[in-house]
Formats: sequence, C-alpha cells, structure tokens
Amino acid sequence: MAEREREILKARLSAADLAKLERIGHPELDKFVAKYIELCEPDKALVSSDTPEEISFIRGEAIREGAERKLKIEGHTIHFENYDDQGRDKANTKILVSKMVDFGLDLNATDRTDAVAEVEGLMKGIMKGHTLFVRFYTLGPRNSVFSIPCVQLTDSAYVCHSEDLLYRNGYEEFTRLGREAKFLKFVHSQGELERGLTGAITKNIKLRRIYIDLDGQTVYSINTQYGGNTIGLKKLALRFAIQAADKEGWLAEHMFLMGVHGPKRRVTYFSGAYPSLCGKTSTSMMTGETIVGDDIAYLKIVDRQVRAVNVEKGMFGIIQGINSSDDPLIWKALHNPGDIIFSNVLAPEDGSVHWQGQDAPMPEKGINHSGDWTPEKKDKKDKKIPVSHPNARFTLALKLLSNLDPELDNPQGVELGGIIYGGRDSDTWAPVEESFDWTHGVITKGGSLESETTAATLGQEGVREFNPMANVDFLSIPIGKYIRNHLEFGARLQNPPKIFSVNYFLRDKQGNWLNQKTDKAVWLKWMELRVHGEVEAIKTPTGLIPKYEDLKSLFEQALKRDYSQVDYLKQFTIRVPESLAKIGRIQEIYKMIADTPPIISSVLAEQKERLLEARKKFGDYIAPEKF
Ligand code: SPV
Ligand code: MN
Repeated sequence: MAEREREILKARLSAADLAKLERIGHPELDKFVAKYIELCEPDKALVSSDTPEEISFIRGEAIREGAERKLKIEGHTIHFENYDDQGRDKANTKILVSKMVDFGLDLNATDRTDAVAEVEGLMKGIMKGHTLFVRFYTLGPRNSVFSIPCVQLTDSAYVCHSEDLLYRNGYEEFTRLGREAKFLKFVHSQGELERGLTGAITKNIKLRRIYIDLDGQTVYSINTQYGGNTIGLKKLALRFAIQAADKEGWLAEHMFLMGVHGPKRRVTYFSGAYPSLCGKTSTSMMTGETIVGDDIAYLKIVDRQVRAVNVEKGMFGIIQGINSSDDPLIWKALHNPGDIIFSNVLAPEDGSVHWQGQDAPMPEKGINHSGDWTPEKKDKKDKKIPVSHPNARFTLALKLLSNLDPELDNPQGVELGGIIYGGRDSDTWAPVEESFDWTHGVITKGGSLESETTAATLGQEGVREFNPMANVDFLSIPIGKYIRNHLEFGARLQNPPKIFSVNYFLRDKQGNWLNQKTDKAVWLKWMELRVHGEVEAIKTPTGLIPKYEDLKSLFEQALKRDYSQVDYLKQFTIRVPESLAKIGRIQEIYKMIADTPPIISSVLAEQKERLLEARKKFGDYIAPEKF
C-alpha cells in the first residue's frame, strides 16, 4: 500500500481492518477508500470481510443509530425516511459525461467536471459524527462470467443491512481477484441527521444529489436514505452495467427472472420487464412457479442461446396491495420470523405493521412515513395521508421464500425461453400476445412499451409515458443504440426466446377492470406452452393471441375457475383505433431520436398497414374469431 494512503487509513481504521484491505492488495481500492475518508471525515471507518459477526454487528448498528427499530416478529425491523425522501429522485439523479452525447431522450446528463466538483464540495466533512462502512459485494453470482465486483462506502448501516439481504457478499471475490479486480465504486452519505418520531432522518433533502460518473465508474449519493437512491448496487449500478453490456454485446435489463412450470415437470425460464408498480414482482411470485429474481437480470449469449442471471439475491418489493389471497407467498414470508426490513409502513404500538391493501383491520393510530398518524391526518395540500406510502417497501433475502428457484446461484445462469414486456395500459394491448418474431417483439413490444402514471408518482394520473424495455429511467447509452443492441443480440441467436406482451390493466368503456389479479397465472402457462409449440394461436394484425378453448382449460387447471366466452371477447377484441393511435405516438417519438435503426419505422408501418386492412374488412373493434 502506498505511504500516503496508509497514513490516512491508519488514522481511521483498526490494524485488523487495514489488514483486510491489504489482503486484497488493490492500489485503486486503497486510493478510493482513503480519498473519501479524507474528504468526508467520518469519526471512524470499518472494513467488513463479511463474517457473520461483522454482518450482525452492522445490523445492530442500524438499530443503535435509529435507522431501524425492532418489530415484534423475530428478525423484523422498520425503517423510515424523510417524508420527502421516499422514492427515486429523478430530477437530482444525473449521469455525468465528459462530452455531451445525444441520448435521444433526456437522460439528465450533465458535465462531469462541474458536477464532481459540486458534489465533492457538498461531501466535505459530511460524515462527521458518523461511521463509514467499507463493504464488498458482487452483482450476479460469484465466480461467474456474469459477476461484477463492487465496493460500497456508506455511513448508513441500513444501506449495508439492505445490501446484505439483496446482494452476494464479495470480500472473498475481491481477495481471489486481487489487483485484477475491475470494480464499480459507490459512495453514499445520509448527510446530517435529524432525530424524531420516525428515527434518524436525513435533514438536508434540498442538497440531495445522486450523480453517476460514467467515466470514473463511481456513484455519489448524498443527503438521502431511500433505497432506490442509496443502494448502489441496485439502479445506480445498472447504468454502468448497461454501458458494459453495450461494449461487450450483452443486455443489462430491468427484468424479473422466473421458472414457469409446464407439463411433465418441465421448467421454462422467462424474464419480464415492467415499469415500477405494474405487477413485475407479483408476476415473478405467482403460485406454482419459481422465482429467480424480481428486478434486474443480465442476459448473455452462450453457444448461441440466451443465458440469464439475477443480479441480486433478495427483494426490495412494493408492499402496497400485498394480501393473503393475491400474494400468498410474500404474505407468508412477511408474517413469519426472518430478516426483513419494512419501510414507510404504519407501525402501531404493539410492534406489528400495517400497509394499504392488506387484509387486516386498519389500526386506529401509529407511526408511519408521515410521523404520528391517525386516519384523519391530512398533508399540506389537504389530502388524506394514507396508512402507508404508495412506495412503501419490504426488503428480504429470497431464501426466505418457499418458491425460490434452485438455479439462483448457478454461475452459468438459466436458459431463457421467453421474454415478457408489460405496462399499465387501460385501453390498447390485449392481456397477453406473442410477437411474430424477435425483431417484431423488440420493436412493437419492448421498444413500444408505455405505461400510464399512477398515484404513486408525482404529477397527473393516467398519462402515458414512453418507457422502452421499462428501462428508460436507468439508461446510460443513446436510446437508438440501446434498441439496436437488442435487435443485434437476437440476430446472433439460433432460436431466440419468444417475445410476449402482457397487460394486466385493461378496462372496458365504463372503466371496469377486465381481469382479476390472479389471471396472470394463466397467461404464464399459455406462454410456456407457446415456447414449446404445444398450443395454437390466432394471428391478428398486432401479434398472436390465445384461442378461447385453450384459455378455458388453462383457467380450469391453474385457477379452478370458469372462463366465459364473454370475458374472452371483451379482453381479446382487437381495438383498432387505440392500436393505431399507439403506433402514431411511438412513430412520433422515434422520429425525434437520433440514430434510430431504420427497421423500427418499417416494422411499425407494416403493423399500421395490417390494422388498416383489417379495419376495412371488419370495422374498429374486431373479435378474434374473425381472424
Ligand atoms: C423500481 O422502482 O423499479 C424499484 C425500486 O425496483 S428502486 O430501487 O427505487 O428502483
Ligand atoms: Mn425496479
């Protein structure tokens, strides 16, 4: 270790902890740790080599610091953030670039030199009175072509606790790789804390900054506590992974990964990309299937097949709406002993928790994301404050779930049979539809994904937002390039996974939902059969849809429910005006995006032609039997 770094580190680290860094022996790592110790001035720093004692000590620190409180079920804790810090801060999350690039869409990029100077200025002395934790993790399974080593510096024991649940510990991997390790760097500080009813909360929300330095492969996150802003390995690392994937010819996606169980014990793996709050986690948790992951997957080509891994090993899931009938497996995990963090839900005095959409009577009072709470409490805009925040979450390791797929840690990943894209769409897409081929799927499904805004995000409800591959919030390369990479990826495959769309949010003209939450179990079974060519489909202008008889028997098998022809007709009628309007919107967007692959406009134009033809023959709303 260089003398200068040794001096700085010695002042804040125990001899044993210094030795942990020396065992890795990576000069860039030493420099990184020393630099931020010098700048942020924590009272002390701890290096963890991932022993159970260290991990349990840090977990205890989260409680001692006031970031978490114990609940009555063994292993459960509750954590709160500042009332204005309970979601991803898109405005203050910026990607730093040394040369301005035309990304096609506004990705909130800014000049690197100025932004680094700004954020480092704000970081001066920011950890005074705090302990800095130095932690090692890997994205993806260890010792695998998929894995990416990461170093997290944070003064939050809650962030460490969350990462211990969500990611594979990486100290061993760093010692194995030594100075060969090419790693991603994350530095986080909660900033100055305010102590109140909800614990130790970040005070200076106005100085919240989440800066992703693409050239420096470093993320700065300060004055925030919400996991999506602070847990470096989650969406912050995804920006780097997308860049690496772009350079190396693979895909880094906002996708679940699950095993769908077909006839004769066959398991077919699917990945699925949906914007936040569109049913991604609940799909991956369908009863009867097995989960590999619910949020981020890496896809690589091995022997001309797609193999995929879950980047994580835990779940940071939305808790709103989780109840014993719709999500029985999560519900069970949340009501049994185990290491679980609840955030921004209601904590009544008896040590239980309560959230919106739970099937239990609502408590009269308690402490929630807004502080002291009763059902009458209103916010500054005179709106009733719900019992829990719409983005309230639970964090747990997947091993707590009874439906965990055995392949989670397979360093080779799983072979992918199908890819699903889903958004919140009240009037256009059918509940499930297969694309004609890879290119058609990339362009008209993933690349045309839109989602209607919900009450969970700021701004107007029901506005359609373009969100290609549900990954737009995390892109770090030009959008045209990103889509092109998908097209080229498919061209290298012998037998590409089938691409499907799903829509759980279809309504009739009166605004009634056309599906029940559990219907997705049937769509999954149908897609599984399609991957193996075991069920026929109807060819419509927009894709391939199920036949009534097949769904009827799948509803019977999977849900023990009768499925009527009337329901089928409502759900699968081709809605020509809405489909044409959608193509129009998507065409307009791609026209404005530089470097759009020309095939996008021809595939969309062909789809439009097919719809116009059909309209001539059959009118605006066409029953599937017409095709
Ligand atoms: C999402 O919003 O898509 C999440 C949670 O998975 S966050 O970590 O905030 O991205
Ligand atoms: Mn997500």
